[in-house]
Amino acid sequence: MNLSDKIYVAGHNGLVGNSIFKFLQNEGFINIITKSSKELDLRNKALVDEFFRIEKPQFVFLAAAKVGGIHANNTFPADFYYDNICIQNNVIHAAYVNKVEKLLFLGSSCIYPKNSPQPICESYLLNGYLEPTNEAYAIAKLAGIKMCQAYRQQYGCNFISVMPPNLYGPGDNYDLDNAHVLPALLRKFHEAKINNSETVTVWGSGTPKREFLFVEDMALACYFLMENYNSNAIINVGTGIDHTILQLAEIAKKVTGFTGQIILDANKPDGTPRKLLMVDKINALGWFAKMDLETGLSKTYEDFKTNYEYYISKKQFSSQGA
Ligand code: GFB
Repeated sequence: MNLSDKIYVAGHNGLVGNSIFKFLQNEGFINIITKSSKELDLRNKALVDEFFRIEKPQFVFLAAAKVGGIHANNTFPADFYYDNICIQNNVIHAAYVNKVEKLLFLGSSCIYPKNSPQPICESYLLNGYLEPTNEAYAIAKLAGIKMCQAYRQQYGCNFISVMPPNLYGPGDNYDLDNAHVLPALLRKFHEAKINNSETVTVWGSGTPKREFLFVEDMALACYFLMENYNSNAIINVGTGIDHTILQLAEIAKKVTGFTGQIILDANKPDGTPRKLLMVDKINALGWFAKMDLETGLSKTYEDFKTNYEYYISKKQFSSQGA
């Protein structure tokens, strides 16, 4: 991409989209287009067609999606299915019609079978049953991957699909019903500390393992792949390291300075036991994650404290997390 190329970052108010947007700005790209969901509802085909016809972007980062944690996915499967299918159908098809040079589609580690061998290789796609708590979201994302591959095969479109693990960082969603585990725990520990509570409740058994990637590492990976990867094969992005939820809770407790007890709520679902991505392929191309979990969590916590009133006033789903 040249610095004057027209680049559309779809979902620039979400966790990943915002980080990609800021990264491109810092790199000196001067022709980045963004639209909030109020300005352009990506579920509406007519509006998306019109937008692409007028703007004619050359490159598209498709980071717009309905995303949420285990509870949100389990409670609103229809919304996760419908919104994501509509957004990606509209954007990917319009990118083809308007001759976009390259499009990057974001998937998620939850698209792999629930009982995949670990770490999860890209070739394990569609090798088994999905995790039920996020099946609707995963099916939508699988459709997006297959759509990119089909448009490459039939029309020669340079559309690529990238699979991140659980993402976190400044700009995350802290709505406790809908958030992913990491922002939820930061908020719970922080509020327990300021309210002098004795305990914090962590959902599930604490034994599931998750791989957490700092969003700025993810933004750099997206840019790197936009520049260096042109294939119909999906590609994983990650740290190669995972932690149990209890380990994560202990780190979040330390970072926030909470001194009370952690209680486990076994009535809440665990979800997938483990989803550690094999990242040999992207590492061989030259990209590596840089941020370790404790430093990333500290940075995220600083941002959360600084913008606390803003974050807790938002009752929402995040745009693309993973
Ligand atoms: O991050 P999370 O909501 O989503 O939950 P998934 C990860 C694990 O953390 C689960 C536990 O075992 C939860 O039970 N957990 C503990 C908590 N305490 C909490 C809490 O306070 N809030 C939350 N949310 N979890 C999502 C998928 O799966 O991951 C999405 O549903 C997407 O579709 C995303 O793939 C990356 O990692 O289980």
